[in-house]
Parts: sequence; structure tokens; C-alpha cells
Amino acid sequence: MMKTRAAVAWEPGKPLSIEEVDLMPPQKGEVLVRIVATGVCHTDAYTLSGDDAEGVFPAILGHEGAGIVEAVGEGVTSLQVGDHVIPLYTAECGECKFCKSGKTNLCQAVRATQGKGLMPDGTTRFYKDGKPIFHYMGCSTFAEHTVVPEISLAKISKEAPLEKVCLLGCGVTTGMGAVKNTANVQEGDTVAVFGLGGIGLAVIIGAVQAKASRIIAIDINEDKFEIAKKLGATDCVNPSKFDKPIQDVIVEMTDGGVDFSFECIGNVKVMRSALECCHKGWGESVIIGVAPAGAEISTRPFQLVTGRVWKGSAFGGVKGRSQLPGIVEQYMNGEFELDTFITHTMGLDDINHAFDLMHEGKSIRSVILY
Ligand code: NAD
Ligand code: AHE
Ligand code: ZN
Ligand code: ZN
Repeated sequence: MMKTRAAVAWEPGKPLSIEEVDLMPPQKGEVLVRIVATGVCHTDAYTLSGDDAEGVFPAILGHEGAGIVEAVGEGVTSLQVGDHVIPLYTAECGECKFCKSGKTNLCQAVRATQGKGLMPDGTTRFYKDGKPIFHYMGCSTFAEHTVVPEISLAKISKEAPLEKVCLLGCGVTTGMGAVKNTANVQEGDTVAVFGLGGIGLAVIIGAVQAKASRIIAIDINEDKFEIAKKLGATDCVNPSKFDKPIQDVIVEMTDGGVDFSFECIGNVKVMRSALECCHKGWGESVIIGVAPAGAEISTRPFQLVTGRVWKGSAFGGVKGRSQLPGIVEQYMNGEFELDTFITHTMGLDDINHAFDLMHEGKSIRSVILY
């Protein structure tokens, strides 16, 4: 056992507690990673709130990190000490039915145990006073050191700044990937983006790269509009300023609706608006936001009968081990930027402040630097 420092979520709805915890060495097929930086994503807050059907406690949250390999377990061949890595909540084994299908990034090799907060052998590596602490999304990046399956690590360039590319472990890859891989937005298409946090702003970057002709950014917090415009939004709309449904407003603005919409909030009512603001006959709406346990979406089936399509996207449809290193290279080549997302940086001791800033709508991403 080694000692490491972590932010422990002991129970839902309570602040994280910064503690020294015990960490077992990496077992067969596992890797010990020293986390250098981690973003705080809304999904961490969602699980901490108790809304996640898969939320287990006590746990070490965090899934948007980057770090350096410190040790490898038996049989690990694709990584060695000193490699720079991004932990993946969507593994890529290359061998399961899902990986081989060519149709999805949703590798299932470790998904069942991951969803229970366990390593693939059904046990944990983190302990406090001899009692197990659960892992989170196969990553647990709110710890200075973590143990991750080999197939859940993307090896990236050693030149890449870990304190920035950590955001490619979730938010930025998710938004950009949803535009490119899930929606496949084409030059001249019109796009509506609901929710202007890290995910929605990354959708805007993706839509600009795809040369969308119009990018309508929607949020109830107008403080988000400045960054949205800077990144390329052509229109910013606050739904609470209208006395009619936002889908009607967008349909009027766009001569019948947008070609593509993206829901980046996790609100099932907004998901309906996002579908219904799509153009009759061909408009497609992509759900990215994660809704609370038990929530359900609804619309008139006529919306689909008349040609609108409802889709969802996880990690932007990106296969982490084979595609994320290339996305890091694109960042290094200046094809997109990350600085705009990083509104705050802080040490692990202040991580609860990062959650406060998110809930107050004051941050895009807080990055924790170890
Ligand atoms: P965030 O909290 O930073 O941003 C959410 C934004 O939505 C905020 O700007 C907020 O003001 C806005 N908003 C809230 N209610 C609204 C409403 N009714 N109408 C319009 N705007 C509203 O969150 P984030 O980190 O950008 O994450 C967004 C969502 O995406 C979350 O649900 C998160 O869990 C999910 N997510 C999904 C994936 C995936 O792979 N599918 C990956 C990452 C995050
Ligand atoms: N645990 C939740 C679902 C959570 C969820 O949808 N997670 C997204 C990633 S959010 C990242 O910030 C995802 O990729 N889902 C696919 C998967 O395999 O988890 C629940 O409802 O139980
Ligand atoms: Zn996330
Ligand atoms: Zn697989």
C-alpha cells in the first residue's frame, strides 16, 4: 500500500473531504498514474448530488484528468513508466463486440464493474482505515494517484501541457466529438446549442470547425454569452426572455428549424425543446446532457414521424485509445484552443470551491492542479 491524497465523497450532498488514503499497487492489467491535473465536470456534481443511478459512496470522483504513469501491473504491454496519459471513462479494449462493430465507441469490456465503482476484478484499490473506497467512472482523478485499467488509458504526447489537455478527458472532446462523429454537421448547416458550459462551448467549437452557417447559443445565464460569441456563436438567446416556448422562437429564427441541435444541460424539458426546434423532414437532435435517475423524455411521436431524429452521444463518439492522441495533436497544432474553458485553477484543498463556482454559474471549467 502507498499513501496518497484524495478528495473523498463520503456521502451524497456533502462536501468532499481531503484526506490521506491508502492505494494498493496496480494488479494484472492495471496501471498506477500520478494525476497532474483534473477538470471538474458537471457529471461529478451530478453524482455527488445523489442523482446518479450508478452513484456509490464512499467514492473518489473525478474523470477529466491527465497524468504520468508511475508503475505498471503484470502483463501491461502498451504503457511504461513515464508515459503521459489521459484516463478514459469509455475504455477501448479493441476486442469486444462493441469495439469490433465499427459502429460505437461504447466498449463494454470493463463497463459493468466500472458502473459499480470497482476495478475489473470486482475489488477496489483505494482504502481508508482498512475500509474500501469506490472508484468512479474507472478514473477517480480527484486523487493525486489512481489505479486504472490499461485499456482505460490513452497515451498522449509528452509535449502536451497536462494542465490543459486534461479537459480532453471529458468536456471538450465530448462536445466537439458530438458535432463531428454523432451529428456529422456539414458546411452551411444550422446548429442550436442548449447550455453553454464546457460541453456546449465545445459544441460551438465543433460547429465552427464544421463551417456551420449559423450557431444559435441558448442559456438562461447571459453571462455565458460573451464566451459563446468569442468562440463563434452567431446568435445568443435567453429562453426566459420570451413568453413562448424556445423551440417556437428558434423555428421562427431559422425558417422552419435548425439542421442540428445539441442538449448540453441534462434537463428533460430542454431535451424536448431541442428536438422540437429541429427542421421538419431532416433535423437531428443530439442529447449529451445527463438527466437525473428516473427522469424520462417525451414528445409527440408525430415529431419523429415527420422526420426529426433523436440521438445521444457519449464521450463524443470518440474511441479513446485510438483517437484521443490525435485530438491532443490537433490541439498542439493550434486547431482549437483550451484556455477559454479554464476560468479557474486551484489546488485539491479548494476543490469544493470549484463545485460552488459551477453551481453559481461563475465558471466554465475549474482545473485542479496537484
Ligand atoms: P455546466 O454546468 O458547466 O453547464 C450547463 C449550462 O446549462 C450552464 O451554463 C447553465 O446555465 C445552463 N442551463 C441550465 N439550465 C438551463 C435551461 N433550463 N435552459 C438553458 N440553459 C440552462 O455543465 P457541463 O459540464 O457543460 O455539462 C453539461 C451536461 O453534459 C451535464 O448534464 C453533464 O453531466 C453532461 N455531460 C455528458 C457527457 C456525455 O458524454 N454524454 C460528457 C460530459 C458531460
Ligand atoms: N451513470 C448514469 C449515466 C451517466 C452517463 O450518461 N455518463 C456519460 C458520460 S458523462 C461524462 O461527464 C456516458 O458516457 N455514458 C455512457 C456510459 O457508458 O456510461 C446513469 O444513468 O446510470
Ligand atoms: Zn464529464
Ligand atoms: Zn471493447
